[in-house]
Amino acid sequence: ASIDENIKAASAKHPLVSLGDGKQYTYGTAGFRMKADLLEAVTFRVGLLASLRSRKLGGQTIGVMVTASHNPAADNGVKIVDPMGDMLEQDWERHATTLVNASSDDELAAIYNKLAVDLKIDLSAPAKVIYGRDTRPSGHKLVAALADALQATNTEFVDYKLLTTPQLHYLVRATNTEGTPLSYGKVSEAGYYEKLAEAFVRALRGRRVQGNLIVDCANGVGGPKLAELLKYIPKDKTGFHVKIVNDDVLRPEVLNLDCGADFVKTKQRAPPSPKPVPGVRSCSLDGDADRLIYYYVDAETGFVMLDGDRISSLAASFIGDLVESAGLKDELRIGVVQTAYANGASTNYITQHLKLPVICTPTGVKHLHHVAQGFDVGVYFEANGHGTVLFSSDALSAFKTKEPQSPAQKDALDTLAALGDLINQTVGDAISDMLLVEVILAHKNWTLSDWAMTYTDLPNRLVRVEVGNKDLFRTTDAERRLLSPVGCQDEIDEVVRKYKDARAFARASGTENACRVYAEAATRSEANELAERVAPAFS
Ligand code: NG1
Ligand code: ZN
Repeated sequence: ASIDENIKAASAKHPLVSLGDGKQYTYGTAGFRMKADLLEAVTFRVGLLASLRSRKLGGQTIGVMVTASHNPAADNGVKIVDPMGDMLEQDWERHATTLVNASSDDELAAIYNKLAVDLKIDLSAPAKVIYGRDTRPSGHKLVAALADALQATNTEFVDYKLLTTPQLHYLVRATNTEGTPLSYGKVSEAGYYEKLAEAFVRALRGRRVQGNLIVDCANGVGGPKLAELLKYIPKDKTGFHVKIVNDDVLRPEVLNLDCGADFVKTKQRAPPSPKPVPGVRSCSLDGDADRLIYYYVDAETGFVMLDGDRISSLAASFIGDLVESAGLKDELRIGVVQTAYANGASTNYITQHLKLPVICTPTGVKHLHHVAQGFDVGVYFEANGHGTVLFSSDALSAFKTKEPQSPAQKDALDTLAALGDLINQTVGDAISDMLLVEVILAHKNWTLSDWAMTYTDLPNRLVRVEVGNKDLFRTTDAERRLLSPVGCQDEIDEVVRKYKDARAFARASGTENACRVYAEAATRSEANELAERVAPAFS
């Protein structure tokens, strides 16, 4: 049978569920994400697009990840990873949306062929796709639909089964660079662990991690994967003692429930279980292990959170100092990328104390990633703990080839080279970021309370507001100001003016049908009050 007939026959097994009211499926910030029972046909069709993308790019391997991250267990999602491990190119998000919304099997085959013609894709060229999924039970059915699409289009594929999202990004890049000077590591899950463990030991440079670390894995895929990584890290040599908690992946309903990075960040408190022990260094991953939040409970003052902004400023300060000690300050440009949700105190600390440039982009890591690529050392994190540090090829080669003129300079260069391997260069990676934080704390000989002293977060409040049509809310200035509805921004400005050191903004969510209002002020009660006075302007 021809590819065309194969596609139609296979598609008939995965009928598209209508969303009603002429509503469309859209490839958003996190790919397609919704209730899992709507996603079977969507995932099949994403498989078709991934094979087109691979053929378009000369047979390079494309990745597909099935996950709904920090969202409830009943949700799922599917997104495409480009050859170097970055997110799908933005132009192709449109093609994904077009293909997925085809109204019949015939129309699907027709759109597939039209895309091939429009984009000048040779449908007989080789194609390769690799994929993985998080622990959601619905993932099985979705990857089966994906495999059907890959078979129908004669696409070579590898099913990596359970993976964290960043592991899939790693594997995509490793596959495409294997045997080249840009080689990213061995093409296997074990290769990922070997690379991280080796770089972690090397980056510590003989130092030892102090005290135990408790890691809350959100009852998601990060639990078993972190347990696997720990087998590769020598405990006696590094002093790295980890206790994994919330790692029940057998009861799907507990995924992200009252635990995990999103819970900690939005509730601004530790997961109730296991009962927090005062003073113990703790962190939480999210359901697919690409977000990381640190925290501890102080016996006197209570819960203290170290979020993405903190990790960002910690990394920028540490790497900035190393670059200076390495004698590379005049050669390499270091910058930090944040979104409007970054705490104002962190922005001040980075610009005024660290004296590094900060660029603000719209929400969604693809935007941050893109801007961070413009620096030699680009540190980017969303406040919710999703982010990484990108090194330019100039930076990586300088770490390896610059002739050190003193033992201190050599030490700095070696540490930087190790960080280049430790930090996931494709996407934010909670496990890699956690090892980075542990390395920095060991180098600085800091506890979490030392880290928390670098600056004081401005009290803030984030509220979700239900709106009739969120698409009416258009923003400018990296989402910090509203263009429409007309008059809304003036209302916000008027309220904000009544508070000292205050800031507030509103924007439509890219992942939910709602608006978000963020407010920051000098005191907790003022931040709450400000958010509550701004929010009604939208409902
Ligand atoms: P939306 O729903 O557009 O606010 C949320 C997060 C983003 C990002 C995406 C993708 C907040 C305020 N927003 O986006 O940072 O992580 O989900 O998962 O945390
Ligand atoms: Zn996630």
